[in-house]
Amino acid sequence: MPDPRLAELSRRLPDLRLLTAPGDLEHYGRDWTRRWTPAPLAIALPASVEEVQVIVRWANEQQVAIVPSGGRTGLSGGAVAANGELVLSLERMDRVLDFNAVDRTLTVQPGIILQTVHEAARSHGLIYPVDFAARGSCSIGGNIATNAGGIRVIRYGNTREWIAALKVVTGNGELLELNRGLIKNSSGYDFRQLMIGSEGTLGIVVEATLKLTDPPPPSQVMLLALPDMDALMQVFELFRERLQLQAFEFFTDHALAHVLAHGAQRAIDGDYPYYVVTEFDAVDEPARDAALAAFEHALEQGWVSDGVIAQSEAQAAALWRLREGITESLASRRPYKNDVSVRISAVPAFLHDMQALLAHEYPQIEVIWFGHIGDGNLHINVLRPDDLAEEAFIAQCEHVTKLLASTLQRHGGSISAEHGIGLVKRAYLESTRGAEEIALMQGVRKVFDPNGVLNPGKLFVGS
Ligand code: 2HG
Ligand code: ZN
Repeated sequence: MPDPRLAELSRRLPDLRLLTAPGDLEHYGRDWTRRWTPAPLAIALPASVEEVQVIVRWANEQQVAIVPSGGRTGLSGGAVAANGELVLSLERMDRVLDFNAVDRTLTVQPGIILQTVHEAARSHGLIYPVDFAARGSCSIGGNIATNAGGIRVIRYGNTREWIAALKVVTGNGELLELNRGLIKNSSGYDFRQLMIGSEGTLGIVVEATLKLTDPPPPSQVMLLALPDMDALMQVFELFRERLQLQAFEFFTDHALAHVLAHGAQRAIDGDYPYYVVTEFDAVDEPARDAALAAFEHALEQGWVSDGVIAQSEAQAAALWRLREGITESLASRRPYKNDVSVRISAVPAFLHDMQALLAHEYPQIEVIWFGHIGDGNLHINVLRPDDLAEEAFIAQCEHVTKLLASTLQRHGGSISAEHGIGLVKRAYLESTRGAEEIALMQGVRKVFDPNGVLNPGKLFVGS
């Protein structure tokens, strides 16, 4: 006997693809967090903006919550459906709709995979510069929902910088056309920016116009081994001053051990506590000499213990794999993740406090750090020991997250740099945003989604 609410939806949209098989509910009901047991009502796969609107209106009438869904590579539970929600997957809306050479924009549907966007931009001699390891599976709609950052933020900024226009279906089912690709538009509130990073709680992105830019000049990739975090910050300052950085990423020996065990190639002999993968413009011989001189200076100062410069594209890719392969190499262990940020100037003092906190709170537990140190963004992955039950482990990690949140508060940081709040970090939102600000955020949510049908329970506790 089909659910009467679904029967009504099918009556309104006879051509809508609706899935209810247990395997589909499980597949579409979860993201990369793997912490919650998926339990959606059904999966809807609309093929048009109009279908999305009808689904949202139906959800209002039937009081069914909607979880908007892209590539589900999220790490904060933002796309988890564990409470009888309708998952609204945008994966069939995955086409490039337009390229405009004069405006240098690419208009796409939200379900398009980031890598396909990269390829489409390159086919026109341009790039879409937001990039990260999940590029092969994550969708643009999801990137917009979390204001995704990644490995090129130091050069290009976050997703927010690269959205020229959005079409969005609100919680009422209305279609909004936001900013229409304008570069200059001083005509009041910019709802486009409000939608970016709203984690599917204000509207469903049904179309996005992306800004494109020129490809970067030829670059070099360097791997550095370093003795400690202070040295790492010195090298960052030196390299940022002398080179045109495209990326500056770090990871620890623990992270390296996991990626190597997962099949990556060792590039530096010996064991060192910290590593950096950096990429910088290397337009000509003088630029390459400047990079070598910076490296040698760091070596003389004792900030760097060893290093290699990639001599080919294959070697550059192998060095990048050491950094980009970390999440995948840990995935089967289902780590507890923190994704925090502070201003770059606050990084040294924050690191000092955080290192002391983690050493004290996790004395017997393997903690893996890595991330976008050049953006003040650190990822902390905590691995559950075999002899600790899952619940006790999560309870311990949540206790430490509370302490971390107050450390962040002291340093003016954020409990989520780029993964979003979702379900995972909603209890800690107050460490980053004031109570008045959160109340205003909830008020804004009511304006765009009066009946609270869009992704309820995400971002805020209890709504
Ligand atoms: C990265 O920087 C991603 O590789 C994932 O943001 C971070 O797995 C993580 O904690
Ligand atoms: Zn990251």
